Amino acid sequence: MPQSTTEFNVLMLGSRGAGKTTLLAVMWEQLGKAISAQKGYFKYAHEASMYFGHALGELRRMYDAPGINVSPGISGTNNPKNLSIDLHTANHALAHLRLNFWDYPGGLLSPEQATGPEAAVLQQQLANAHYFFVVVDAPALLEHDGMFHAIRNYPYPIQLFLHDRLRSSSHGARILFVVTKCEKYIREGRTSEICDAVKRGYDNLLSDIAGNPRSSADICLVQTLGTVVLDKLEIAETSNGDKFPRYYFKKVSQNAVHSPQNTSLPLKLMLDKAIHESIDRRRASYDGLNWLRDALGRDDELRDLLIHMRDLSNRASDQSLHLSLQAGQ
Ligand SMILES: Nc1nc2c(ncn2[C@@H]2O[C@H](COP(=O)(O)OP(=O)(O)OP(=O)(O)O)[C@@H](O)[C@H]2O)c(=O)[nH]1
Ligand SMILES: [Mg+2]
Repeated sequence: MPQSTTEFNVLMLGSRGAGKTTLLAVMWEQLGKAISAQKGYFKYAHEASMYFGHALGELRRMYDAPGINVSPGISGTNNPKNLSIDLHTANHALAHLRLNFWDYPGGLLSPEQATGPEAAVLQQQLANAHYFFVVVDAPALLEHDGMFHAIRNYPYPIQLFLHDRLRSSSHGARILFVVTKCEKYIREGRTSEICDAVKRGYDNLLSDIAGNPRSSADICLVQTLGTVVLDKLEIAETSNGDKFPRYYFKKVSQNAVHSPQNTSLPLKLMLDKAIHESIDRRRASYDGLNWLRDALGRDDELRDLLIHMRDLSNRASDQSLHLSLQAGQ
């Protein structure tokens, strides 16, 4: 039985409407459904089940509109949410791992929110996170030569948030760029164009990551709806003449249903790190007695679960939609 539960904190960064909450709800649902009960299971804290359950309902409702129209989806997150999920294996009463996902609303990343209690919380999370998801809105990155990338994806604030951590922390930072709303581009076979655009669009952050060998960077492309594609992105203007993007989406057919693709890939990449870290931390606390742990097979179930999840994810995902930029030591 594990002596204690390893806490693993994940910070979700990205602008308003980038798709953080959608990604969280969908990726857990997909892997949770696939995992074999003999190998292990996820246990959601009450707030997480409530939050994900509602988000999934709102996503399904998007398909209720007539014809190929799409109804409005998730209404947006107003307050930061800490969503905990425990990872259990079959024969252990205590969870091996508690994953704390910090879903930070994109609306709070604006300059007006630079002070106050929420900003203090963000700073604390930036220091305490073991893993970072940077959620990237693909249309802002690609349409009109990426003219809305800076105002929609916040690459400069995000780089500065992580700069200290990457420059001064001996642990560095593990960063996964998850590109959302890519249904249209994947159908058009534009995967490598997206990866190149991410590399260009976040070159400042990537050079900070490259300066810290303990840090890692990966890119993965997901389709959290699967059957809703970008129709067009219009350049609109405010009364002050500021340009902003207006998105139009459509279903791929009248009878389309919610069909997420590749969402187990980011979860696998993150769980790989989390499970390794859990095993390392537990073994570090046993010091010279790890031969006994090995003899008793204390870490076997967790390793077995990791292999099982890797296998599920590899079968369900398209590996060409993952690019590792730096592995991290
Ligand atoms: N087609 C498509 N739509 C997506 C995708 N991801 C998110 N969306 C849509 O984008 C809308 C906003 O997504 P959210 O998950 O609420 O965005 P968020 O990043 O949590 O936004 P805040 O909570 O405001 O920070 C939802 O209504 C989704 O339907 C995707 O991969 N493909
Ligand atoms: Mg949200």
